[in-house]
Amino acid sequence: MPTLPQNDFGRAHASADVLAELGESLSARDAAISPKFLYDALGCKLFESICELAEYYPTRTEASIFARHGADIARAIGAGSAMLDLGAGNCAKAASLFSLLHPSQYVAIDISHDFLRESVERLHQRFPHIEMNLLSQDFSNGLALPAFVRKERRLFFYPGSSIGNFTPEQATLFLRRARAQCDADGALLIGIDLVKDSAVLDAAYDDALGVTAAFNLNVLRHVNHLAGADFDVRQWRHRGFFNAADSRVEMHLEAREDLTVNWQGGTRRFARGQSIHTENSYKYKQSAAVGLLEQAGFQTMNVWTDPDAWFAVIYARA
Ligand code: AVI
Repeated sequence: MPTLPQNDFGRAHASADVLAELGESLSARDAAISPKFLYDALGCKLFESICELAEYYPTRTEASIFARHGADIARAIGAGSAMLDLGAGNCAKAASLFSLLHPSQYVAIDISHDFLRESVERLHQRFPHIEMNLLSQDFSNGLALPAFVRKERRLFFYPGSSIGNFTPEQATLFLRRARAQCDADGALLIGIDLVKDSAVLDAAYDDALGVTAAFNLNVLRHVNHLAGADFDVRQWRHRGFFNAADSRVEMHLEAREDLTVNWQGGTRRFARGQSIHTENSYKYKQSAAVGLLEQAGFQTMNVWTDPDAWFAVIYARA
């Protein structure tokens, strides 16, 4: 196994910060759990399964854009970037572009340490000529890049419309921070999900097999682990639907009965039907997606979409 530089930011310890964050959001008037807690080791595997579902169109639609426009995308970017994969997961999306983009360095960044480590080690065996590093950190509140990350020709790679899991304000701030980590030759390659028929969106986030339900419910097991909570998964029901007014899909967990939940340092009663908000997934019009990147200071954009305009891949220069 190759030895890879790493840190421990993402290990699943119940740090005081994590406990405080969970306690605060569970006690809020509108109870919530941050979507970043969806991704423990099992959550990552469930998300991988979601990506294979017929209903979950984003993964295959984005892949079809890369397959169809790969040569154009590679021409726009050029070879030899330092590719920083934000939310790398199993690293499969970046790996599928290596033969087009020929990065000189690959840095996989994600919150789930063990899953990321296994992914990068596997990848390094397939591509031993590419320098690879992993960085396990929660980058949702800013990105700390150590000295081993090259400064020249940084290419932030942010596929899968993960940007949609931020509010537009948070997304602008996040992208602005990424841009601030680029020299003049830096850039961003991002996938953004576009607004479409609400029936398509509803099905994508509430699939027939119940994989998304399991993914959502699993956050309760993770919170039990992190915060010593006593959530009983069987007492909760998954909800996933498009909120057209706010242009976002929302995921919630709804109490099936009156119940009480305890965690380290807190307790709360939930009445039947009351819910915990676990995720937003914003959907953008193409013009709004470009506007978001401009707001963050990016310029000179190339946009590629699928024939139905369900998803956009955008290359934006710093
Ligand atoms: C990771 N993220 C872009 C996914 C999404 O579509 O918002 C997470 C997800 N939630 C439910 N299904 C997939």
